[in-house]
Amino acid sequence: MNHRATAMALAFALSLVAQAAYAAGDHAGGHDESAIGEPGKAANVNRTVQVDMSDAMRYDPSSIAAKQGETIRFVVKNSGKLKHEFVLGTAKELKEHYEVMKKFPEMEHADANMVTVAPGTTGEVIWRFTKAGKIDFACLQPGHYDAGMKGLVSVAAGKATAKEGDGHGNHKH
Ligand SMILES: [Cu+2]
Repeated sequence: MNHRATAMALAFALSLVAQAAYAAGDHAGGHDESAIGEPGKAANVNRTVQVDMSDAMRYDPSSIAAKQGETIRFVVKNSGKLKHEFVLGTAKELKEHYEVMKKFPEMEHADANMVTVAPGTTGEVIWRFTKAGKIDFACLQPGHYDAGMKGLVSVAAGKATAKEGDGHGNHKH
């Protein structure tokens, strides 16, 4: 094999790798948000749910019930000393995203379905659940997802009535 043929074979192999990486999911926001709902509007918030994140790699609560059509404001508190985050997604999407985060731990990411929260501070995600089913949330900081830092939003089929409750009707322990 001559030199030129080798170089071309290498270029071809690299282009395959690039295509595979692209197909595996674009970290910069190319994911399909419609599978889990859509970004919510502050004016349409039906309910506020407080979520606590700790260095025990747990969310409290880790199980949240929602209704189809409901817009929830997640107020996410980091009571640990490490950086944590709250990312809504399908289990598949979260897993893929987590693998990328493990390779590039310093990668900053921001999207409507997630919030990264510095120790001792509080962040917020406003999300509208348009489809019934189970939607995962997880912390994609390296090691955290593996340690079990994940939870579930169970969205019941039906229609949420607007402005239900007083906004404090969430689980408080
Ligand atoms: Cu975490």
